[in-house]
Amino acid sequence: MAKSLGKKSKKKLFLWGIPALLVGLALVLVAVYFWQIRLQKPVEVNMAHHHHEMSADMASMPDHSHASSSAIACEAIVEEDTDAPVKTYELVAARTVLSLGNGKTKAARTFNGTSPGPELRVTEGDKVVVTLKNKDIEDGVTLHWHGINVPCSQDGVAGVSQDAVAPGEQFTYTFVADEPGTYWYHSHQMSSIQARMGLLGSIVVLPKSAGAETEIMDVNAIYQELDSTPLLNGSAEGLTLDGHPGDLVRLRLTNAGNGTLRFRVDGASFQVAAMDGHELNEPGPLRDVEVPVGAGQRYDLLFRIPDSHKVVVRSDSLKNLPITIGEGAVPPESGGKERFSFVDYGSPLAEGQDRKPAADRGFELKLGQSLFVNTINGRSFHEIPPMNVKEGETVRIAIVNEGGGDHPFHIHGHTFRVWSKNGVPLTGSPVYLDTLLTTKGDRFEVTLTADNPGLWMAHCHNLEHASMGMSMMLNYEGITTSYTVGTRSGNLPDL
Ligand SMILES: [Cu+2]
Repeated sequence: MAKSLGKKSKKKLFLWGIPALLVGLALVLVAVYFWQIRLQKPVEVNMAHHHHEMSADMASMPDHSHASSSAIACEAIVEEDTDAPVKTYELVAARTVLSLGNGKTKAARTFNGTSPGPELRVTEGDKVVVTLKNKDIEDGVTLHWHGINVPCSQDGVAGVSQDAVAPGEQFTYTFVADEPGTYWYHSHQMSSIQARMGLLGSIVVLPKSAGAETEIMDVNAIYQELDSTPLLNGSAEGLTLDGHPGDLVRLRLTNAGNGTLRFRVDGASFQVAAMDGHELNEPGPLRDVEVPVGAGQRYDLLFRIPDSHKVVVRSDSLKNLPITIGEGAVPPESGGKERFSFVDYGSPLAEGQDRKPAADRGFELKLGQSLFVNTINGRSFHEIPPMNVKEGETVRIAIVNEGGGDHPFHIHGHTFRVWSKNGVPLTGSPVYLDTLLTTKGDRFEVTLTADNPGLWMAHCHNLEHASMGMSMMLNYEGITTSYTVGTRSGNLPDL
């Protein structure tokens, strides 16, 4: 009797044991998931001194950011007085139902009723004054000027340089646009949601003196994924432009989505004139070459409209969004098998004019992934020790992609120079970027000059990755903030 009961209970145990084990395992995974996700939504964190261990510095400088009596607040660092020409704008953030130009509509969040918001065109040296008004975005909004090295208080990062602007409130940004080039703006409150829902736009800084080529056709093209619908300049159809044979075209491509876009130019040879707003030195002609533009990056392409046919710029991942310029026949699609790389493109500066600076400080950032989160050096968001620097230092940063997809790494407030890829020094033009596209296995070495005191985010611009933890700080010694990140303040810059 006892024996047969034992058999039965064993059978029962077997029948129930496996499902119980599976349920247990699932519960553990759910717990780990929520524990890891919780890291992205802390209750309250001050990003000026959020980490109590050593800094990420390989030289292990102790963190002195707490005590300093001569501390300066980020929000007190403003643009210097200038009598530069003033360009004034107002951007109103609001919930809007957009029509996409293909008969479809989409619930979006917009600036001045459109996504992308208005294209801001200013001239090098202008003082740009933008008043952001929030009509009805409940989570609040901000404006971050991607690639423009603004003073800390104007950087538009919720919980670092300001509070998110609540419905009915406003915030005025003031900065001098002193570097010509192609840039963009987006909300840095819940950026992965708000950029996806449409709170972004272009800002182009034109050079003060036009070059020799005055007959230039200046075309801006900003790509976004509006809640997973790819759009080009707000349209779900392509861009078709008139243009005359012989016209020189500067095509400003901005990738405001999260994935890498690979562009081909059919019907003309072209040059990569600028990356992230910075002109390359003696860029050579390219043909049948695919140009990978990482999330957040900008590429300015230069080409001449031929006599007999159109030029078509396209990306395979944006099949229905070609840019067509000129007259006549559509050119055959180029193979575009070869991939553009800046490592040997253009010309170096004359010998003796250009030397790699000695670094005062070095960091290594390993971009990767753990179970449910994206990581830098194995940690996520505010758990990542900041890069602590002092004003005036030359800072060397190794950026390593250890997997989890493409990681276009963006550093706020600074332009950095790329010196090597996978240990091989660059042999072409100097390359200055604010966003560096890395793919698995890449190791880049960059330097920046710590010339913009503040508290600066450094994060992957696949904003999904940033929201899952791939976001850290570059903090100057002696700079504080009175704002906090977390559920208490509601400031969640990268959620
Ligand atoms: Cu990433």
